[in-house]
Amino acid sequence: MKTDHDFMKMALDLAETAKGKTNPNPVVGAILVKDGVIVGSGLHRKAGEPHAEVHAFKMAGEHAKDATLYVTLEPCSHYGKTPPCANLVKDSGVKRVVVAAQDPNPSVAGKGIGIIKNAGIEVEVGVLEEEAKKLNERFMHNMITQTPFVISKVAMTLDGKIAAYTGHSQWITGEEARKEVHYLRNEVDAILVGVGTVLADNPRLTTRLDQPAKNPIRIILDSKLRTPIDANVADCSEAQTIIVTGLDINHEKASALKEKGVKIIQVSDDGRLDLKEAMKRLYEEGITDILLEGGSEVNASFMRDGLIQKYIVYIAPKILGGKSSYTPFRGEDVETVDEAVQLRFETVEKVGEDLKVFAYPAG
Ligand code: AOF
Ligand code: ZN
Repeated sequence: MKTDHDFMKMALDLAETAKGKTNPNPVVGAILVKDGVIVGSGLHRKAGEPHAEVHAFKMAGEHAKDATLYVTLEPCSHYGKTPPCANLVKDSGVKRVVVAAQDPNPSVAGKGIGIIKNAGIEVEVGVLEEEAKKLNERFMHNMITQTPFVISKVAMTLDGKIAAYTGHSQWITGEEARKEVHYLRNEVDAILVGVGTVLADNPRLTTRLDQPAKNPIRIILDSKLRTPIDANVADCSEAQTIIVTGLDINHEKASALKEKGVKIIQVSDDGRLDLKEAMKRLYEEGITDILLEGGSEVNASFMRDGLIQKYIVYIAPKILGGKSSYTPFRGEDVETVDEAVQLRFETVEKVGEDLKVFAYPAG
């Protein structure tokens, strides 16, 4: 006999298949079960398209009567691009609803559950809640902070180096780890680097995979507008580019970049760009997640400002040594280890010959 946990796990697995495809919306899975038999299932596939519950009820038809609905996120109560799922649930004839996590969207936030409870339907909230929140970590962060979810990606040697003192870095990690980065780029709305990286490597920052893939928006932090007009990132035919710069800029250069299709966002600049303001502005542009790909000064600024929500660190089985080789988070020197930014390791796995560590800010 399958339990609530088992069915919720199935709904979560279903939701996970749409990961990276629903932005700005969350991933959601729904399963309808009657007498131990699945009579309907659905997932939210894309923003603007029907919610998970709609698909599940459509599949179940009249079998929804007296069934139990397992849904990974609280059914919505608002008219967004689609009508409220809570009304659909209320009128469906289900006798029980099991929800993994409440929807932090201020337009929903408990109201969906309220509608269903008020209709006299039994509701249980919190089954596999941690897993559900984790699955929608990006969406949860967006709703609570109104800023993009920032993932820092680092590839380093066992002794924490990302390049030799000359800047030579090809390659630290093996082919499989490098390929994974393209899968990551394919999943996020945007990828961010500092202008130093643009000047040093002239990267394209596009997604290169064997299958059709999405190019994230390229964001360049460039306080003095040093991005060359003929830089690969200024060519917007393959992917969009946003340059985040200061308030006092060369307007001719800005116009030339704009003519090439580059969008310029100006934020306060106190010797250093106001990254918190930048994050708010980028969220207003519709960017829900950002892959931070360096360089090490930009990484350090984000880390010290508490703007990194997740760290993905690839560790190669190599030792580079040296006094002047580059490290992933440079920034200012600190005197004691007490000043370290504290993280929590979540998982570690092997990718080809390298290790991949997932870490989150502690607390
Ligand atoms: C659900 N089931 O499958 C999803 C929900 O613009 P809309 O109408 O698509 O609404 C988007 C919001 O609805 C989103 O921000 C989140 O609060 C909720 N998503 N809710 O009941 C679903 N995807
Ligand atoms: Zn809904």
